[in-house]
Amino acid sequence: MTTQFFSTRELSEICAVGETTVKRWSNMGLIKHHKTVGGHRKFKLEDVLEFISKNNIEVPPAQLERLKLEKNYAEHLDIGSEILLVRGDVEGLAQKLTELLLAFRKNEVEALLSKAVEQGMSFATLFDRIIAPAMYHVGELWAAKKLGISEEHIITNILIESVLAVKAHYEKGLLNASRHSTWNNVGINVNLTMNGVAHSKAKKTDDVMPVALPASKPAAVVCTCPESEYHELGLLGVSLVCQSLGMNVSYVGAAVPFKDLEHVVDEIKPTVVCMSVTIAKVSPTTYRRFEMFRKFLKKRGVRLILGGQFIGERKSRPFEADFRARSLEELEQYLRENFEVLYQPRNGRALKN
Ligand code: B12
Repeated sequence: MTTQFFSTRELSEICAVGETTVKRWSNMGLIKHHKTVGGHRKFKLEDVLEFISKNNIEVPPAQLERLKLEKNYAEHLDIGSEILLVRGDVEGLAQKLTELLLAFRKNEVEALLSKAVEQGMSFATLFDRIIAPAMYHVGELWAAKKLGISEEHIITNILIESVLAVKAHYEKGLLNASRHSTWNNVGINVNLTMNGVAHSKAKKTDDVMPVALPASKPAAVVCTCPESEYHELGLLGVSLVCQSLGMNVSYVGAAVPFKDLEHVVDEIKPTVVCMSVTIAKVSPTTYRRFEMFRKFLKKRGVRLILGGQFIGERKSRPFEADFRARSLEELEQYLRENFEVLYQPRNGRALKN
C-alpha cells in the first residue's frame, strides 16, 4: 500500500477548475493539504476522494476513471514495487511479477503492469523484459513438476486478464506517460480507439520526437498464431506494440487454420501479418500448409513477420518470413524503420539490467 499525492495543478485538472479555486478550497479548510519542504501544496488521494464525495464536486468521467486507477495503485502496489518502477529495475520487476503470479495476486499484477506503462515503459519492454521472464520461470517450475497444470492455467489467465485490463486503460488514454519519468525505447503517447485508429491528441514530451503523421490510413496488421499453436501471450504483446505505433490491428488469436487465415487476409487486406509461433516441433502437414500460406501472402504483397521463443532453434526447415525476430523490441524497431508510425523515441534513461 502506497500513498498517492496530487499537486494543485493535478487537482485542478481532476475537478476541472482553476488552480486558484483549488487554493481557495484548501485555504477554507474544505480539503486537507500537506506542504512540501519547498512550500508546495500536496493533496492526499483519500482526502481528494472524501472532498469530492462530501462536497458533491462534479468530476468529468475521464478524471473519475483516473482517480479509480490511482486508488487501485494505492491499494495494490507496495512500496517495493514503486521503488523498482522509479528505478527502472526491469530485473527486479520481473522477479516481483513472478512472485505476484505465483501467489495468484491478480489485482497487484494488474496494478504493476498498468503503472509500468503509465510510467512510460513501452509494451515491447514490458513483454520482453518483465512478462516473458516471469512466464519462462513459471514454465520451468511446471517442467520441474513444482507447479501443477491447474496452477499454471490460473497464472496464465491472471496475466491475460491483467494485460487486457491494461490495454483497456491505455485505449481510454488513462495511462498518460508524459507525467512520468523516462524509460528508453518508450514514450509513445497516443490515444487509441478500439480499432486502433490514432487521434493526434498526443502531447509532445521531452522523450518523444514526432515524425510525419501517416498521411494515408494507418497500416493494417493481422495478428495470429498458426493452427495448433495455443500459446497466445506473446501475440497479445505483438498486437499491443503494433497498436501503440498507431497501426490498425485485427487480432485473430491463437490456433487459426491456415485456410481461415487466407479468408481473413482477403477480407482485411492487411499490409502485414504478424505470426507468433512457440511450439518448436510442427508436423510436416502443418509445415506444408504454412508454406502455402506464405506463398499466398507473397502473391498479394503482404509482408509476413514471424516471431516466438524457439524460432531460432529450428535447424531443419525453419519457417521462412520477410522478417523474423525473437523479441518485441526488435519488432518495434523493424516497424519503425519500415512503416510510417506515429512517434520516434529519443534516447531515454538506460534501463537497469
Ligand atoms: C502458459 C503456457 C502454456 C499455456 C498457454 C495458454 C495461453 N493462452 O497462452 C497452455 C497450458 C495452453 C500450454 C500448452 C502447452 N505447452 Co506450454 N507453456 C506455457 C508457458 C509456461 C508460458 C508461455 C508464455 O505465455 N510465455 C510468455 C510470452 C510473453 O513469451 P513468448 O511467447 O516467448 O513471447 C515473447 C517472445 O517469444 C516474442 N514473441 C512471441 N511471439 C512473437 C511474434 C513476433 C512476430 C515477434 C517479432 C516476437 C514474438 O515476444 C514475446 C515477448 O518477449 C511456457 C514456458 C515458456 N518458456 O514460455 C510453456 C511452454 C512454451 N509450453 C510447452 C509445452 C511443451 C506445451 C504443451 C505441448 C504441453 C502439453 N503436453 O500439452 C502444450 C502445447 C499446446 C499447443 N499446441 O500450443 C513448452 C514448449 C517446449 C518447446 N520447445 O516446444 C514450454 C516452453 C514449457 C517447458 N518448459 O517445457 N502452455
